[in-house]
Amino acid sequence: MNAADHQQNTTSMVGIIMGSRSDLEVMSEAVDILKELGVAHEVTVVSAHRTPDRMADYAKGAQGRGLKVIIAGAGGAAHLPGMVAAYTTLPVIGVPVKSRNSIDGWDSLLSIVQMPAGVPVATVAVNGAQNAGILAAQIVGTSDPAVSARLTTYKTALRNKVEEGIQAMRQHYPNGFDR
Ligand code: RP5
Repeated sequence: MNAADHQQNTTSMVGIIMGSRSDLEVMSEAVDILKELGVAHEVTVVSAHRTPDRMADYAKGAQGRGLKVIIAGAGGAAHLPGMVAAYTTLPVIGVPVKSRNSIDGWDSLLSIVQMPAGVPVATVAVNGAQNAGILAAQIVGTSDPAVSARLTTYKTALRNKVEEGIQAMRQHYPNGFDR
């Protein structure tokens, strides 16, 4: 079974939610990396302010539906990740989105990262949806050896890319370390 088949035939492990459809451009990076890593996932809009009942229902039902982790992205007064974390014991990864109503991403970041004691949200960088996807895959990988193996391959590719850069740079800028 390839990665795509695996995702289609399996219960979603990761729920990706966002406060608005306008967040999708940023949040699609989480979708893309989870596809690449072969982690079954679902994607939808859940707004803390505009659809509060939907938010509560989604968060309360997530574990029962088989999700292992939730990625929540929002911008501005970004209450979605924290409020979802209030309703579930699943790990919640927050993505601060630099949205059109945001003060350069700072309000999004601080709204998500400054959670009160007892209700953590694992917050990634502003617009850091790719890292949110990788972190979610790493959580799933703690109990799924196939996902863990694909993460190892992914990290090896990262290292190889850097090493290619080192070799290319060496041609022009020899140094005493890379002999
Ligand atoms: C937040 O407000 C959303 O997460 C989005 O980042 C921002 C703007 O939403 P729209 O006005 O584009 O729907 O709740």
